[in-house]
Amino acid sequence: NDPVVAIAGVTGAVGAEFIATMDKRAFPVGKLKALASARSAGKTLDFRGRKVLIEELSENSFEGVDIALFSAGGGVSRRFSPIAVKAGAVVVDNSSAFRMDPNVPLVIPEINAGRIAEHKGIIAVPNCTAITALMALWPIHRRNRIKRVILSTYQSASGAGAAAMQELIESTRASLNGQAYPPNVMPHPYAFNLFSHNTPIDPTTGYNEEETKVIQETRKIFEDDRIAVGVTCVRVPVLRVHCAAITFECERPISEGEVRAILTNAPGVRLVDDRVRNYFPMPIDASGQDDVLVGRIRKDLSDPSGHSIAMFVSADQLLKGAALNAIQIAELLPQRAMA
Ligand code: 2RA
Repeated sequence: NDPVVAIAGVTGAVGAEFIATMDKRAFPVGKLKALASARSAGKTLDFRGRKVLIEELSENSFEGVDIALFSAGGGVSRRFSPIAVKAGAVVVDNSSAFRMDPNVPLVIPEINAGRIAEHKGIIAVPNCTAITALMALWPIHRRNRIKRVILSTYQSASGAGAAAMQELIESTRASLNGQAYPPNVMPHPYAFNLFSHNTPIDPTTGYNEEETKVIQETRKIFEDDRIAVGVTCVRVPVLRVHCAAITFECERPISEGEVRAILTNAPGVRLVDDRVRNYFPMPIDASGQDDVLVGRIRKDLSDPSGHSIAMFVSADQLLKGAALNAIQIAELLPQRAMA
């Protein structure tokens, strides 16, 4: 019989994509438990032709649940994931709450699916920016170890949730109408502007939490504590696609042709690298689809040794950056593999 699936945070941007992705991939669901805050409890949502009542997330929400998908912030995950595990569910958590916990696998299925079977009840979905970059870096790293990577990110509103996507739209409309729009969800005016990712900054390092996550999660997922990662995270006025400019240095010389050949066959990656037409990864092409787009592959001219390559990636932050990655993990859960 098909699993009982709970979604904690069902009314959020990722929650909606959990449902859309389960439908698109015909993920079997015996029963859906739609969980959200009291604000949304009592409303209904349509799921596979039936109306599903949205319930308030509580300690009793997980009785009989087989798989619990979380995307409701770190606080909700910290409080309710252990309760869900105790009730017998396997938790796939999109928040950052447990990502660095040594007992919690941090999984991008194309990279380290083997870690899923080690779970002790919780499996963590990595930071969306880390997923976007590592999907393109891993196929290279496993053939020619990457010793250093520098990336600058162009992160979409969706990373800050549905309200931030709405704020981008409304502030842009206000701007075009010559009207003031005081920032609300976002820390600064968003229309026609960009700004440093607004997670708290470590006063000693000057790095914000988003950048620290990219550094730490790269090392955990690659299982390589020596890889040197430099990163600058920026929020840009784009709806739901994260992009990043990446330069990496390998231990051995590597050509752009080798990188292109490696990525051509990499799972979940699609080359968009047309110099003649000047056509490269863009949010309008990455939005709403599963693949991480990679282009601008070229020798890094600042490193005459021939060990370094530059490239540019785009991926839908709500899909491969969150919901798709989570569902791909759920598809690989051991008990499901035996189904
Ligand atoms: C962001 N990666 O984009 C963070 C959380 N989704 O803001």
